[in-house]
Amino acid sequence: MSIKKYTIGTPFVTDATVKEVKAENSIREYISVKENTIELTFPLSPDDIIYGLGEQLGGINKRGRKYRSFCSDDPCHTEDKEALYGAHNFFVLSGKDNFGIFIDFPGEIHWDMGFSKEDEISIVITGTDADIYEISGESEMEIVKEFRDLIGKSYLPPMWAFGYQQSRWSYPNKEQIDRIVKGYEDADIPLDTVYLDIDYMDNFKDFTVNEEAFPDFKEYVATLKKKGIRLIPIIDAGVKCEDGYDVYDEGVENNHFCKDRNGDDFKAAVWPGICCFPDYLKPESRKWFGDKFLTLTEKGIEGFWIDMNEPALFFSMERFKKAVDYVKKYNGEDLNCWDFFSYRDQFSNLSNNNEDYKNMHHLDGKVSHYDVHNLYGYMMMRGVSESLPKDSLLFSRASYIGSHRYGGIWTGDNTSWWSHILLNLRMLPSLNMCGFIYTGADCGGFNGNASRELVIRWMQLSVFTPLFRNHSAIGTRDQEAFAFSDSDEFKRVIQVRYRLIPYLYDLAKKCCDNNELMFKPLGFEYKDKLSKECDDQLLLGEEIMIAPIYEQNKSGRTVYLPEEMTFYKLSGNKVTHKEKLSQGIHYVDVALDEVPLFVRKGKTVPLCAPAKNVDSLDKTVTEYLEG
Ligand code: MIG
Repeated sequence: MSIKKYTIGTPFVTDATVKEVKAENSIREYISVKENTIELTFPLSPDDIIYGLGEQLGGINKRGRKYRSFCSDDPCHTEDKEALYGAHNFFVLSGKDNFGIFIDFPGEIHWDMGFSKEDEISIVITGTDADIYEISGESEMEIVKEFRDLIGKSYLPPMWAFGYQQSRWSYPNKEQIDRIVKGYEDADIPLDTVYLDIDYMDNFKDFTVNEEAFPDFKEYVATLKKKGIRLIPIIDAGVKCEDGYDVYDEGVENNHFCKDRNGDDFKAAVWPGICCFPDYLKPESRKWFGDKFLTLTEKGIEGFWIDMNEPALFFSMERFKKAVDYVKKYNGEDLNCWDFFSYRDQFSNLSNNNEDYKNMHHLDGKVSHYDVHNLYGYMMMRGVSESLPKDSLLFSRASYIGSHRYGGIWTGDNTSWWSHILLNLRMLPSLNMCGFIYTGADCGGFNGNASRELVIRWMQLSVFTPLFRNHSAIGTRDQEAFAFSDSDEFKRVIQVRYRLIPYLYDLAKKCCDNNELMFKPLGFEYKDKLSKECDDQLLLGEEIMIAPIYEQNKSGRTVYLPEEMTFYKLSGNKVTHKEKLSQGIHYVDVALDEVPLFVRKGKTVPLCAPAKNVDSLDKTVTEYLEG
């Protein structure tokens, strides 16, 4: 077991790692330093498996695809996408030789993991300053643990954050929140939190609360708390440019905002309209912004989700004007197709454009944003976390390795598609490998309209993920657990979550304390071919295997058991099924109101009784599931 560090040039300090590793005197043969890039090349044998890369598309085995490290606000997670919201530059190669690679580089990286050439990994770092860590170890798990030790201990939220959570874009006022709380009460379904999306603010201005919508916010927060419900507001990365808005005025006055290439405050539009962007890379600026959260904690708020921190830029005035000028010249002209396409692209390319990222500057103009892009969300969360009281809930959309010490992440704008249940499952182990333990997807799917069956099947996976939050986009159909017919079926699934909370919380804590994985690919523990290729089942802790249903109109599914296990189905407060199953392939039936799980031989899983929220949960074990 060892870590070797190869330093090339003068890398930007990211604080991704917490352990001092002395750089080697010479670099390895797989690294080549080019004029503007650093390239890494590794041969791949036919049986090699690539694990890791955190928040990414593709299978559990990352082989055969291309990826890009560049935090991206892309709300359409189709198979062809190369980047999502996080940049997690760590992978493990498992084969004849096992090793791990972590590239500590805050800019764009291209990963060709056996796509262009089936027998080769080819990685291009778009700069000439980077730290490359090579980690060797006997097993995949040993390598992951060594890496996790290098990057420091993962964030663990308070236990109530393991309760069931309801969100939507948006519940914009007190009446809507009351409707949700009452909906859950009337249906007698447990609930711990309700989320405030951007519309709770006054004109999308961070740290404001629309007073018409929430006349006495502090008192309202307290009233909900008495019912056991916590309100979790969103905070966006950009600050509205508006004279007289204190956050903007202070930011300008104290030089807290990123600059453009002329040294003026960099401006681009997001939800509030034209915004300035706090320079979270400056310690005093991220502290200033972090301290602003205390204006809300003083009102009783105990948790936040932070968004748009890739950062998402809808457009800049400069580029918008250029686009308008460009298309003006076609006014009244005959357009051929190519003219038309270039005309159309002028506008579709306005958002999150590299030209804007290159114009944005950090550290008083010294560093171009493009070169350190992947640190922005990370440093925002760091500042917030350092200001918030201990035991706050905090999670972000954008992230880099290092973020995992300060908060969790959710996996952004998925869609109410069946394939996204599977995407959610496949991402869990790779997120864990990169240190993200408190994590989960928008249960039920964010974009699009969800069917009743999809939401309840998705819940049968989400009952196991630390963040269990139902969230949905503006304009989509109601997706709350009480919004569909026969809400008792939803209730019975959500109750299973509460029965598992002491177990799940202990497990998450252990994983944070000992650098373990909560979710493991089967191939980490079993070395037979079917286990190594298994892409739709996971191990949970040392005790459980999960195999949720992710297809429509199915009453069950095929499951592969690498060894003898006991199959359980839980529903509400009951164990509805218990059966010893032999090693091999089985078809198991699972009704909509049941949660299937498999307990490994010789292991036990404790259950408590369900409760209406975590605060009132009696953690006494009421029964054990024996493997
Ligand atoms: O541009 O705040 O991923 O969860 O509901 C969309 C509105 C902005 C994106 C987040 C989503 C949230 C939405 N936000």
